[in-house]
Amino acid sequence: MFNRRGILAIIMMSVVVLLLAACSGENGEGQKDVSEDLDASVEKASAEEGPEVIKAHEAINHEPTPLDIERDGSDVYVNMTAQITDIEIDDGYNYKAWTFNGEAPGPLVVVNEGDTIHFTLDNMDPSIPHSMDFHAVHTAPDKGFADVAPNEEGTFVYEASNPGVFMYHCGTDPVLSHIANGMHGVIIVQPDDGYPTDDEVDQEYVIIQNEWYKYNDLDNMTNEEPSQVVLSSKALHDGQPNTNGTVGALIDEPLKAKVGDKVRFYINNVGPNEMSSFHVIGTLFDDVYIDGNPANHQEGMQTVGLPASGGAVVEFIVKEPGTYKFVTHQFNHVQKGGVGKLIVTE
Ligand SMILES: [Cu+2]
Repeated sequence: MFNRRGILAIIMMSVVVLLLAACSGENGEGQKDVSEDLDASVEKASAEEGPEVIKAHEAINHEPTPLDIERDGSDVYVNMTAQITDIEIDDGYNYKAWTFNGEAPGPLVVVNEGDTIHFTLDNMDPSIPHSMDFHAVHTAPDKGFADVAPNEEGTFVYEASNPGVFMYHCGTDPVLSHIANGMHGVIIVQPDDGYPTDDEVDQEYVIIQNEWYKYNDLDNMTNEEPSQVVLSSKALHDGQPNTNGTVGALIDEPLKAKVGDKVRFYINNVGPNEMSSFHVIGTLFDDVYIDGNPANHQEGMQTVGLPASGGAVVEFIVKEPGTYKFVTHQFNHVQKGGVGKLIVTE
């Protein structure tokens, strides 16, 4: 029935059909494998790199709450919130921060030496207890800094008996998670008799250093280098920058002074883990009050070391117009954001 040519044609056709079938099978299988691999790698990447937001926090982004502070004689009533608020700590990088009042660092609190602080914490977090540890006060920490349960309020009373530039932070276990996720700030207790250099000061600002780590990752916070080291400012006077601790905050919103001004910075390093070596490029500090206590007066310092939680008042005169950068002189941290600008004009 078939001649040799016919048989050859049938064999050729069969080979082509078999090859096509094999190829389509390979392609189909191949595509499936690749897309499965892709799905798996995306899942793996998001598990490894993506934020691990606590389930109860996922849908929460509380609006910042203005600080509520009222004075009645030497009694000061300070009402603050613990709340969950998104903060863009670097371009396009949102951090679902655990905060006081929706800011990280939290709002600046200023009281006078000898005041009685009546502090109320409204814990708006539905899932985790929070607390307040003011470094400015003496109290039994298990009582004065006790946890406030989710959706509850707690009130605590203590004296601000020592002047200074103090850290405050959430003290709930594990403390590192609460501080590194954003629950830190500064309380200034103004000295009764002021600082001996008060009359010389023309401009004064508050500068805070803090670090950020991989989102809510206690292992990373414990064992690794910070991802960002940042400087922020809290408005001490109307019209001053009031920023979060974000990369470039004080480059985008520089501080300002005039030639010949004596400038005072109230500084604090809230950490949680790293030292700060605070330095202003192009000048040196005529007067320094370590931890902001007038009794700790030093002169002629180039750099002021701030341990984690440590503060200082530093004062210097800007003699020429220009842009004076201030940094932590640990320059690996400048690479991660630890720099701001003071612009001095005629
Ligand atoms: Cu907390």
